[in-house]
Amino acid sequence: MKIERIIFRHVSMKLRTPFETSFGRSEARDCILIEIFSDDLVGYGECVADNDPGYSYETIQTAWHILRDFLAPAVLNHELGTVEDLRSRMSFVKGHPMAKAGLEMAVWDLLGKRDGRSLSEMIGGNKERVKVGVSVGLQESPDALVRVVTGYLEKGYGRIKIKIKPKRDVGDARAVRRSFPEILLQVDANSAYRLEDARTLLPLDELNLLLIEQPLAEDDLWDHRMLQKEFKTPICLDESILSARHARQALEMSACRVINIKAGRVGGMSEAVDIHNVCLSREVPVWCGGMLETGIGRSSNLALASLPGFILPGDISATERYYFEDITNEIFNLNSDSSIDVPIRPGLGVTINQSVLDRVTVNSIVLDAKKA
Ligand code: OSB
Ligand code: MG
Repeated sequence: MKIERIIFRHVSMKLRTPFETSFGRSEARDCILIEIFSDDLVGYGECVADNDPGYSYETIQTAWHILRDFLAPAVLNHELGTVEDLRSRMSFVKGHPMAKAGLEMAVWDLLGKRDGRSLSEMIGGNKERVKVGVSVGLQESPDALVRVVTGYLEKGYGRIKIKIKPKRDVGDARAVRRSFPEILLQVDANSAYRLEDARTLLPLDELNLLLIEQPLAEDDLWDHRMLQKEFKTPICLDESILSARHARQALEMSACRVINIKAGRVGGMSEAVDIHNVCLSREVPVWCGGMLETGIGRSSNLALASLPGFILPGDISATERYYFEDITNEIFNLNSDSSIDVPIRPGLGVTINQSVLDRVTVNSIVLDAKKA
């Protein structure tokens, strides 16, 4: 398919409630929406880079630069028949996985629409609905946290993840565990600790947690290995795993026992599937992480989580957990068994609500093949 036009939009969506992690607090979620055009079809992609380099070094501005000045010129006016064609065209760019992943998502959507196949079908998914949980940000106090968690449990979420940071870790987790002795519970530190101070987390080992996510820095694979030795609870890596090669190395050195997979973090859906395969062949459980996506990215996450190795509930919540209104016409709802349906229509299987999209767009650029 010859790529005739690409549009990038910086989108800013107000969150229903602010989301706070060890690296900061946001009232709104910004992302780049990508549209690629070929043969009367449009493919949509979401680049999950945020305004601040708190989760990773990428930001909306760095991704915008890489997409506009390097990735778009590499594909505009060129034939793309497969995702592999795109990957080889993008491979001259080092790093910037979120920028690449956003463009790759748009190409998956376009090719799925061309072939009449859903993304889940294209990557080999085998589930119609996937188990999900909710990721709860830091709250004012342990009591406030318990109230927020109670609200999500009442809505039907069967797994809770709480964000932790130094001094807001064991106390918060204990408060939730005391109130709800039986729920599936896990914690996420977003790399807020160093090996030297991570021993303060040892009491978490008594709380029957599913996992402890990314306690140490993203480039600290070896120290995660040292820490895992001291915990019975599995350590799960998020920020540290940027490729299938990292996943293999992390498992070979026992740096973790679970991996959180996000297509945006690892450079795209193809690499995400490869990581899944590495883990599946070693019987290592994986789950689908989230980046507060719009309906575009949420659909892609549901397709990813439909692969057979995704046996732990994903951070893929219902639309209403994040936004008052979404840029897709399709709204994702929670089923009574704490699952969400995997989209079945071609590509991502979602359509755009143009009036909402126009309202949330703060900047856009149209690139045409003839001018490229
Ligand atoms: O570490 O998993 C994370 C959101 C933004 C950046 C990093 C993370 C998160 C979440 C939210 O935990 C998960 C979701 O989309 O519900
Ligand atoms: Mg995480």
